[in-house]
Amino acid sequence: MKIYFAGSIRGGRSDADLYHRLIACMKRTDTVLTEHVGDLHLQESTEDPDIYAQDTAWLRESDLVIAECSCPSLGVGYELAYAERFGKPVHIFCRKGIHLSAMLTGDPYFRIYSYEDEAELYPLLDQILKKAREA
Ligand code: 6IA
Repeated sequence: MKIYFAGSIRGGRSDADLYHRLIACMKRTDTVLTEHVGDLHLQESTEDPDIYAQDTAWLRESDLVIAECSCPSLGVGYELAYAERFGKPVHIFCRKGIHLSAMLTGDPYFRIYSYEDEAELYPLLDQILKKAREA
């Protein structure tokens, strides 16, 4: 499957290492279209219109979207609404204690998982990907 992984870039890179580990886990079985989101040495090298064109094309091409939303990001919020518009299944991870936007928690389209410990995410990811493969 082609997975679109969304995580904060200009919203802040405090969780970049977590994104890196989640992407590595998904890559064992599937294709992650947005591997750069977990790049620990990300450098701005592409023009914004090209980033937008590429990312929206990948969203339309993807089988599902996984987002880590603990670090708030306007770009990720936009991507999630875009994915909904194109009927892509969207799974959102968020650490317990973070008050996620009502625009996500109030939208029944999104499947939201709050977690305490990162270790909870890996079996959860396996389960989500297995179900998506069977769908
Ligand atoms: O508003 P944000 O920058 O936090 O938005 C992050 C989200 O938008 C991510 O899920 C990405 O899919 C997308 N995005 C934002 N900036 C880039 C980008 N930046 N390249 C690709 N996708 C992006 C510049 C190039 C990079 C190598 C630094």
